[in-house]
Amino acid sequence: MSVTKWLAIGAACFAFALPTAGAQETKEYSVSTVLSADFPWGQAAEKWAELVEERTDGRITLKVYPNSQLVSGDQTREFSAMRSGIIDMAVGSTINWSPQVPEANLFSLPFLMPDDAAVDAITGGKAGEMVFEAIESRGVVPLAWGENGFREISNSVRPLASPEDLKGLKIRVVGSPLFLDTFNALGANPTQMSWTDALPALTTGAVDGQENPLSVFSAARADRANQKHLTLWHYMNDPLIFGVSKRLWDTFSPEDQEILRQAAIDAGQWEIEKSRAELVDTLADIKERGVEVVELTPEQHQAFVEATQSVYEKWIPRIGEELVETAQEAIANR
Ligand code: X2X
Repeated sequence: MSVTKWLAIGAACFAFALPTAGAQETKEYSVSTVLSADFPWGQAAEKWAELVEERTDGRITLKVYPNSQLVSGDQTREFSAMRSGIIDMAVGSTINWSPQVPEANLFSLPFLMPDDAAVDAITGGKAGEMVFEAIESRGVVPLAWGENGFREISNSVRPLASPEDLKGLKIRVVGSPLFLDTFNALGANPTQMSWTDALPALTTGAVDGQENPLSVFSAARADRANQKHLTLWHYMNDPLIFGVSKRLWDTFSPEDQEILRQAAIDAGQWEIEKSRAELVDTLADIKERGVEVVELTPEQHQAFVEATQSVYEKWIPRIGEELVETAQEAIANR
C-alpha cells in the first residue's frame, strides 16, 4: 500500500476518534459557598451548576461545596483560596471577601441602601463595575451578582427600637473589621465569629444576638437558638458574587467563558427574584414561630442612622471616595 493511502486511513481513524473522546471528556470544578441549598445562596450556586452542565452538554461540571468546607469553615479565607487556585469558583458574599477587597465594604456601610432599587442601582451601574474591577485586579474574575439580602438584627434579651437598647448586648458579627466599628458605635459588644460557630454560640447563650437576612434567620431556625426578638432595620444588604479564580479562567476557551458568564448571570437573576419574592412568606413564618418582630418608625430609624455616622468617616478613605460617591449618586437617581 502506498504511503499516501496509509496516511489517508490514519487520518480517517483520527478524525473518527476525536469527536468521541472530546465529547466524553468531563471536567469538574469546585464551587465554594457558605450556605447550603437550604438557603437561596446555596440554591444560586446549584442553579449555576445546573445551567453550565446543560449548556456544555456535561463537558463542564460544577460541584458545590457548601458550609465553607473548602476553607475549614473560615469564610473570610474563601477569596484568598480562590485567588491562589485552591478553590476554583465561588458564590460569595461581599462581606466575606471584604478583608481582601476593601472596595467590597461599600455594601456594609450602615444604612447606605434603603431599598432593593438602591441595591440594584449600585450593582447594575458604574459603582458595581468599579467593585468588579477591584475584584478582578486581585485575582478573581467576577461574573454576576446574586443576593444574600437585607440584614436584620435579632437577640435573646429584649426588643430593639433604639441604639440605647443595644447597649452591652453581645452581638455575633462576621469576621470583617467594619462590623466591629458599626456595633461599637451603637454601644453593643460585637464579637467576630464564623457562621459555623454562630448558631452554637447563640444556642448556649455565649452571645445574645446576630444579624442576617430573614431567609437565613428562618432556614437556620434562629428562633430555636433563643432569638426571640427581631428588628427590621434593613441596615445593609450583602450581594453575592459569582467568581472564578483568574488562573483557571484564563484556561477556558472564549466560548466556555461566555457560557460560564451567562449561566452565572441567569442563575443570579433567578436567585435575586426568588429570594425577594419569598420574603413576605418568610416573615410570616418567623412571626408564627413566636418571634417578636419590631418595625421601626422613621424617627427610630433615623436614630440608628445618626449613631453610625462615624463608620463613614473611618471607612470612606479605605473603600475609596470616588466609589462611595458614585454609589450615593446612583442611589439618589434610582
Ligand atoms: O456569616 C454570615 O452571617 C453569613 C452567612 O450571612 C455570611 O456568610 C455573610
